[in-house]
Amino acid sequence: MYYKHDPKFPDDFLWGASSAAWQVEGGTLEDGRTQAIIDLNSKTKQPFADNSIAAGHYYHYKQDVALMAECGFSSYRFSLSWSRIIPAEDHKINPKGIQFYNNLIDELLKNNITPIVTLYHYDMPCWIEKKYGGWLNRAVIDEFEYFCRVCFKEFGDRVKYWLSINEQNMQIVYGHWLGISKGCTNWFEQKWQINHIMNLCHAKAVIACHEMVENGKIGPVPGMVPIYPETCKPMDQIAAMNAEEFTEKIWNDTYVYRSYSNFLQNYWKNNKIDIGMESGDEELMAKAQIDFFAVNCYRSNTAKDALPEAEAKEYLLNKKGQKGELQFPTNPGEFALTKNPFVETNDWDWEIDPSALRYTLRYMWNHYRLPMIITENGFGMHESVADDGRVHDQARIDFLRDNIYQVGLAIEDGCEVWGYNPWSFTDLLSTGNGMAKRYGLVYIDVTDDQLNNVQSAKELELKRIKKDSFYWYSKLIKSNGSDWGKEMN
Ligand code: BGP
Repeated sequence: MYYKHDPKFPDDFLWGASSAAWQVEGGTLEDGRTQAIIDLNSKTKQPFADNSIAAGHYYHYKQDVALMAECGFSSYRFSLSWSRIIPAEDHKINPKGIQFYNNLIDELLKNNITPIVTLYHYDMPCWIEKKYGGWLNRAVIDEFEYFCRVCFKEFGDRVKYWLSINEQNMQIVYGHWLGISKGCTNWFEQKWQINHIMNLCHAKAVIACHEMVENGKIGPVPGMVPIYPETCKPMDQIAAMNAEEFTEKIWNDTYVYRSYSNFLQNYWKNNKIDIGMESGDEELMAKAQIDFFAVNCYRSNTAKDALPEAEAKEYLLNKKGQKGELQFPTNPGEFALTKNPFVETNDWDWEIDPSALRYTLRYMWNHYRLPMIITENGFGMHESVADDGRVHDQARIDFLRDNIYQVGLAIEDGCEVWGYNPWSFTDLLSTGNGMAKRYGLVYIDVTDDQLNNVQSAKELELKRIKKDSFYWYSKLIKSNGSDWGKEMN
């Protein structure tokens, strides 16, 4: 990585960080909240901790917001727990759930931090699953719309930036991992039915936001992993395009053009897939005009050609945090993902590739010409407190510096980007690796073992320790992206 000069960030650029309710809050059965499918799913990921305590943000939110303010944040992206707000099928609104989010929002605003709120981040309430069997039932659309309308009514006077569904593409691509496929008997077809239902939920959220929130803006949150062709062999280029379509582009096209692309419709036709389109669906989708893209991007992938007779291979994620565990997928006749020899990887085999972020922003801007905010980007690593009582995370500083620099370059390239919110503010639970894979600027002094061996959060101090990256990020954002803490050349 080289630095050719100081890129400039807009004066009103939002600097912050990001989280999700089920990964950060804990208190999963506190004050009327009921369980979400992802809570149960997280219990199966032993030896890592489940999310019943997590970072204890539910109890420590004031301290966390004070730390954000000390760091110099101007934004914070977080999600609302559906089952904390609507805990049961009687649809009664939980006053304590509303109170918690009101407190959090008010605390943020008091500290001049703009809330950016995700409506759905992987946490469908169990009561919905019990009543309807999960995402495959179209009744979810009305339930989701009801939940969104409650949120807009309760918080829309103060929250103006809304995000509909977090990483819908990743939920379909990694359905088993994130628990979406529960109850499905034919995932090959049913994932497209679930995807259609999610598109209708997204559309309902967009329409209701514009109707109910004065000056409200809303966008989806795709999980972006740019795909490079392995070589300049023409078929590798087509394979990279196929991978791009099947892992991200078809979702982004649907959000923007508000109808399904020819690529997708032909794929469904050729594979005899019925997505469950009903009359009125196309009209509903057509009405949902998004205002921006919220972009999550951590890494890149590389694709090569896969012949129709190639052996199919599943994508097996690295669940241990020891390099070399990940298995790239092969989808015969479409593409195979493969190792990129030009980039380093972290302990979970995720590519460390800051240019991926510039590439993504350029790609999204060139295709869609919509403003973008980065809602996730970050570096997962094994960490502990050093003998001097501090947490030295130079690798994260290097990652963030190189990535933010690429955001600056993308802005100079002409992309409209209005904020950067890396994952995450405090350490929180990783989707599959508990506290073993940490992302925070602030360390939570607890291990998976400790979380697994107590009955209640009250037994734990969950002490917050500012990492080296906290101090580095603070200087950078207080200078609006000019104090890099490193000589430029
Ligand atoms: C994103 C999710 C987040 C978060 C992050 C890091 O895809 O939106 O919820 O978990 O990835 O992933 P992991 O925790 O698996 O390292």
